[in-house]
Amino acid sequence: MADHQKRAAGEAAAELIQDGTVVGLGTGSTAVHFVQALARRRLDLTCVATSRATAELATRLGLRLAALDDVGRIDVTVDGADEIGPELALIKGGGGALLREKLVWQASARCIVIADAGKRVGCLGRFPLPIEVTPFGHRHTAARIAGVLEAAHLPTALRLRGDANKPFVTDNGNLIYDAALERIAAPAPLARALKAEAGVVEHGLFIGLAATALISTEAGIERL
Ligand code: ABF
Repeated sequence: MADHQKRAAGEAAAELIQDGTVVGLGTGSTAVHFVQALARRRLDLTCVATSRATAELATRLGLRLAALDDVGRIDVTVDGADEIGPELALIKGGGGALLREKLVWQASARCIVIADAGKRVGCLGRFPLPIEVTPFGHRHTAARIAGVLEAAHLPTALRLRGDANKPFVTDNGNLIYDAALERIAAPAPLARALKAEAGVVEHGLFIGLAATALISTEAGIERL
């Protein structure tokens, strides 16, 4: 998608932020535009970052950061997504920040997802679902995840992110398996079944968390 559309979504979200609030800062190229637009507004804010990359950017831009545990509650979080499905169910984590993102989202009174129109889908699953696992025993965990997928009649192909000798390591020291599922007809039971497996730290299904979506189209910002 053209960068100007990402910027439009980020700027529209920044306009919704009120002075004196605690704001969760998302990760990814769309969220970068939000953080930049927010910094330009020069409001008195406390911000909580969802990744090291976002924390570095926010610090560079002069936004005041706090650790998640140093704030009681986050008023609003603005973040991107990889797919936006029916009822604002999302796949996130393509950027590898899903665990901190979900921790920040769950601590937020309101979450706004910002994206371009290309992220909207009728059914989640074309974007591979990221699943964060502990490095210890990760191949065994992956085998059990494949069992969960098989039971849900989904494809079982899992890909360790990075390469076998140098896997991608998250900000939390974990690994990510990407599951190409094509079509997740029932995201909620899958989310529960994945979380029930030992070794699964988090997955990229964000269900019932986004209150609003600001979708950037050539015609302008669409609000869902
Ligand atoms: C984060 O960044 C994600 O959870 C998602 O993986 C990604 C979206 O990135 P972009 O805005 O660059 O498409 O929000």
